Amino acid sequence: MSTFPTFPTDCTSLLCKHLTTEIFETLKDKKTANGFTLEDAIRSGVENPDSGIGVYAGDLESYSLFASLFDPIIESYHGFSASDSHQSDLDPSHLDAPNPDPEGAYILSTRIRVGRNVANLPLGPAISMEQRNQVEQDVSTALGTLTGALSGSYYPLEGMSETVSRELIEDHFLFKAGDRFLESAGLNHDWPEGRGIYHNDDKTFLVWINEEDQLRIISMQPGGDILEVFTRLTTAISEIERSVPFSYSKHLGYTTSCPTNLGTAMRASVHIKLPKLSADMEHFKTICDRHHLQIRGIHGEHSKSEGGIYDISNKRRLGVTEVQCVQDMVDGVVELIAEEKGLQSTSSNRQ
Ligand code: ADP
Ligand code: DAR
Repeated sequence: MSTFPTFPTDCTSLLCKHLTTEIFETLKDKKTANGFTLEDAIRSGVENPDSGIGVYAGDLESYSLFASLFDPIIESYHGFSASDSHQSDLDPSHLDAPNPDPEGAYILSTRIRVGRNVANLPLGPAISMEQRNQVEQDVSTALGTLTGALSGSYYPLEGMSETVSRELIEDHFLFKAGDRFLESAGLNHDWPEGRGIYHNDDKTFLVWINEEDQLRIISMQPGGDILEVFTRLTTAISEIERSVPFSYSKHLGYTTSCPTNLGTAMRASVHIKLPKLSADMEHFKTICDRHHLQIRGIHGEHSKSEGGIYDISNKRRLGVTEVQCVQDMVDGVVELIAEEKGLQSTSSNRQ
């Protein structure tokens, strides 16, 4: 890449904000041991100027070789400096999380996921087809050894029957080829080869293989027993890690292709009904901001809410532990439910 990319004047991505001509000139001819270049790292943000971030790493080395660009982006997004170290805590006994909605009046379902990538391999944007297929082979074999409540079956996307596909879509388990941001980042190469979904017989535990990260390890169930969901997830993570080494660094924690997922790579979410509170979005957002929470729609990252149901999850991922991520969500959900109850009683008193 010889010339500085052009961005529209209204571009607000962190790539636009932090890619200076000096940084560009310093990095433009460098490449990692896997051949990953600056052009590869910024392609998604150049082709999609409406990106929030706009960069992806092709391997662990990308974060050090292109540090003059990645570090300010990571600091802007996570408030985490180049000299900070990440701490991990996956011990459910450290979580204070009685069910915030034991009557089931508000929380439809709870889902907690982590991203993981295999140690000493490139990340999705720079991995070869052969390496990706080997990841599928190794991870699905490891999943096949899971016992008890975690035992289940693996469903490769390649050659998947219409029946299985329909069932997985109905269960909200099936992932499709990534969006245009992931496409530009090179995360959809050779799709659907090397991709698949594992789920346990109870359909409360899933692993996506070679979606955005090489593993998305997911625990989910109806209702608000967040501690049970977290406990299942941490048990599964330690079981899988007995045979699959995860890419981890003292500085960045669990490494992921998108910098937004670095550290814990954890998103702990509830789908929750808040019809009264969501009528005042400013008030709703103020409570969420206070607890470092993100509001999403209920069909994935860029979807809309439906019927007053929202996906509420932790925003912080790096520089906080996994227990703190889940605690952020629990504490925020407790306050959101209290507010919704208050508004409901006020409106019923008026009637
Ligand atoms: P992530 O990066 O965590 O995978 P997405 O927003 O893309 O986030 O969600 C992936 C899928 O998981 C979507 O189909 C979404 O509807 C589903 N999902 C997320 N949170 C929950 C939840 N609490 N309950 C049920 N499904 C959920
Ligand atoms: N769309 C990209 C990535 C944002 C974070 N979401 C992920 N990693 N799924 C952007 O730069 O906005």
